[in-house]
Amino acid sequence: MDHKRISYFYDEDVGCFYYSSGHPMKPHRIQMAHELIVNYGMHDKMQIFRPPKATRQDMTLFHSEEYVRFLETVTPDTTQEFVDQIRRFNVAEDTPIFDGLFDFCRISAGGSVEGATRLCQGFADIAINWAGGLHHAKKNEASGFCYINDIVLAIIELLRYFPRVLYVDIDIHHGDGVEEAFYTTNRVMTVSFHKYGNFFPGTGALNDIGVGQGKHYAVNVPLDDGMNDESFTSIFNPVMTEVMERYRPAAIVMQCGADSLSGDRLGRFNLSLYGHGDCVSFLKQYNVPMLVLGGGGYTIKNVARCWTYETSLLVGMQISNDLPENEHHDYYEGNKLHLITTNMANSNTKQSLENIRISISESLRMLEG
Ligand code: ZLS
Ligand code: CA
Ligand code: ZN
Repeated sequence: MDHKRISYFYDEDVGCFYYSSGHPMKPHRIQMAHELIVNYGMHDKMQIFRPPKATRQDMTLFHSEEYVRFLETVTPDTTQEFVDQIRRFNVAEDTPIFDGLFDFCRISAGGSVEGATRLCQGFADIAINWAGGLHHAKKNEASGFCYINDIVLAIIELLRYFPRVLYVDIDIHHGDGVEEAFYTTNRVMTVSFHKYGNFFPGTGALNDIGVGQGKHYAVNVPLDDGMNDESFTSIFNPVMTEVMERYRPAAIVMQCGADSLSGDRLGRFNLSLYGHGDCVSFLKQYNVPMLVLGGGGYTIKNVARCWTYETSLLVGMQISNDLPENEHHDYYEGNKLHLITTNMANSNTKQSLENIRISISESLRMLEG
């Protein structure tokens, strides 16, 4: 079956939120991606929704009541009155209090939770929310540009209907908030590919595999600088083949952080859109209900390119390398969709990747069933 029913979530206000001057996270990139998606004509092949905004009740299925109330109440003008809580809830330079912060959280989480609901109802095969994927947020704490963990909330929704949910994270950072939330359960398997060693958030070692009932249900793929398409495919495909065979998930959540692309302002990998997008195609071919989310990505023209290309893969539409008419065409050098990788050194060797694969395979072999 190549024709999938796609639900796509987009709120036109999302591009107007602004973290702080000089902050690398720019919600405007989601608007840029949407513009390309529409101008390529992909809207005809999907159901497009403005998501209902997530409520405080939705959020407290994972986050603490006090933390959510704090996010709802604090404003840039009242931060003085909240100094204790600001320390307690870890809001600082990475996660500033900006105008409309809580509305931004409600939009990001609303799209992911509603996407999960569409999959549960059987109304869609694939749901897309490029405003989601904020994988660092904790129950009681903001972290790494993330305040509300839309992914954890969406997985909790999926668990109402699906017995086993697989989470796959190709953002260059470790998906620590999602891993931590499900570290002790076998109903969710988390798999993160990330740069490891001297890099935020510092967690995600190869030997972190879960505890208790969750032992062997967390998978970490720690990587070094300069990952290219060939290296990434050589580890992603065998690891995910084994995960799919052994775990047999009923639903998949994929975080498609675009900071693993070549030329990212914060990243250190060297992937092209093909290498990144192949991961999406690889999981799509299993025909399991799938929620596809955004995440990081700090060279914003490349983020828009990446999520446009991945939307085309999901809807099954071939698109030209010549970008369509768009308001930001002077951003996209040459007006091409695809980007050119660099000659940066790849510090990952065949042997180091093979060792990682073997270690993961040994852990997965311990799964019951
Ligand atoms: O995965 O590395 C850190 C923490 C620090 C260094 C930076 N300072 C500001 C705080 C302390 C140790 N933080 C990372 C967070 C990366 C989050 C990735 C999110 C995701 O992609 C999912 C969405 C980090 N890397 C770079 C920065 N922070 C950073 C760079 C530049 C700036 C400007 C705004 C703020 C302060 C100056 C900032 C952060
Ligand atoms: Ca990751
Ligand atoms: Zn990231």
